Amino acid sequence: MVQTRFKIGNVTVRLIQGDITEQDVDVIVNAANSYLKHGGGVALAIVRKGGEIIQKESDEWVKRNGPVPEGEVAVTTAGKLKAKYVVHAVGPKFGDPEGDVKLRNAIRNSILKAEELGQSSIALPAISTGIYGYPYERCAQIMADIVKELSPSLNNLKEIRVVLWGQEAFETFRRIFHEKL
Ligand code: AR6
Repeated sequence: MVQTRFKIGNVTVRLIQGDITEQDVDVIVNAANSYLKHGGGVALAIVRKGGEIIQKESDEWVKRNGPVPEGEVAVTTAGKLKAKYVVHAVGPKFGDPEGDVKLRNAIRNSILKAEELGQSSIALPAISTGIYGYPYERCAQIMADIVKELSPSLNNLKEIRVVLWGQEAFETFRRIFHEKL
C-alpha cells in the first residue's frame, strides 16, 4: 500500500493512495452535494458499497432539515461499510469566490463532527477535487492547514486519514503535507 505518515501530538495523520470505501475507520467522509443525492464520484462508490440505507437516510435528513449548505455536514449510518458513520460534507465548486472558506469549513466541520461523535479515526477524500473541479494542490493546502490547526485540540480522534484516488492526487498531497506539517 502506498502511504505516508505524520504525527502531530497524539494524532497520526496518514495519507493513503486507495479507495476510501475500503478503509477500516470509525468515520468515512463523503464529498456530497447539498441535496445529498449521491449520484457520482466518491458518493456513488460509498452508496454502492454501503448500501441504499445511506441514500435513504440522506433523503430523510434533507426532508427534515432542508439542503445542507456548502461548508456544512450531515451524518448518516454507514450501512455495510466497516465504518460506523458517514459524514456527508458539502464542498464548493471551483470558481466560487467564497470557495476556499467553504472548503475549509467542510473539512473542519467533518473532523469536528467525528470528534463530537466520540470516534477515534476518520478518513477524508479530497473534497471538491473531482466533479467540483478544485485543483489537488489547493485542496491539499487547505486540508494540511486545518489538520495542523485542529489536531492539538482533539481528544477522541487519534487518526486522520486522507485517502487519495490515484497517483497524481497522492503525490500532490504528499508534497504539500511535507511542506506544511
Ligand atoms: N476513494 C477515494 N477517493 C475517491 C474515490 C474513492 N473510491 N472515488 C473518487 N475519489 P468527487 P466533488 C476522489 O467527484 O468534486 C458527486 O456526484 C476523486 O478522484 O467524488 O466534491 C456528489 O454527489 C476526487 O479526487 O467529489 C456531488 O454532486 C475526490 O474523490 C459531487 O460529486 C472528490 O471527487 C461532489 O464533487
